[in-house]
Amino acid sequence: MRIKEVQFISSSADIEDCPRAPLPEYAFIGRSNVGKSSLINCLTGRKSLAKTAARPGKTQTVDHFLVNDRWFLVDLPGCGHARVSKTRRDRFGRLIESYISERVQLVCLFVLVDARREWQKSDAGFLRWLGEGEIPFALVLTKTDKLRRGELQKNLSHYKAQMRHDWEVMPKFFSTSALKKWGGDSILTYIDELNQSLRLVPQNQSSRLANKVRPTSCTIHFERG
Ligand SMILES: Nc1nc2c(ncn2[C@@H]2O[C@H](COP(=O)(O)OP(=O)(O)OP(=O)(O)O)[C@@H](O)[C@H]2O)c(=O)[nH]1
Ligand SMILES: [Mg+2]
Repeated sequence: MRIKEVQFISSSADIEDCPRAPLPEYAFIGRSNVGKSSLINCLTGRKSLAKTAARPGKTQTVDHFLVNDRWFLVDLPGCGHARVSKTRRDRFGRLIESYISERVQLVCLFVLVDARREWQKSDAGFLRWLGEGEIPFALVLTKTDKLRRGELQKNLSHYKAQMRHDWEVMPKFFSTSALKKWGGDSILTYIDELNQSLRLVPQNQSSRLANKVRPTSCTIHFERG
């Protein structure tokens, strides 16, 4: 898929302030500094569309970027970094949680993990929580340029082995480097497939996501076809 046009739409400090447009959304989540904003820049081919920084805690709002006038890339604040104050972590935590659990437009949550990091109990717990909420997700390893090929394969196998404890079916895995522009095409192809598979359904029809919709939210729901 080619990204012809991308536009920054809004930065929301509250879920209620997110765009009302009933368009599919693809959001990026992970620890502060894992490379969420950099990956969004890599996918869109724009150097500084999403603001990045070497220090954790740069993205503090839910940021919407409209792509080809048809769907959104969503940059989320980082979660759980020791160098971010506890008050801010709590605030971001609430914002992220409400975005994930209330945003019916969310089609797939890309969960970013630094490819160099050990798999942690909290990672497994977070994915279980997504599973319980029936939130579709995919895993993205970031900063793979910092690893040798063999190390990356070893870490990938380790993550998959850990995931098998909880999951019968493996989610999609993507290996990326925003620095080297690796792996972005596969993510865009996947988003394209998901966009193609979406069907608009009326509000009163059952949809996997419909039961999470608040009455004030948009009038159209999405269903994976
Ligand atoms: N080597 C390397 N560095 C990267 C890569 N992606 C991001 N970085 C660097 O990692 C740092 C953090 O990147 P961001 O994209 O701001 O991370 P973030 O997850 O959005 O961080 P918060 O907004 O604080 O949650 C920056 O210094 C980036 O240049 C990558 O693929 N390879
Ligand atoms: Mg960021």
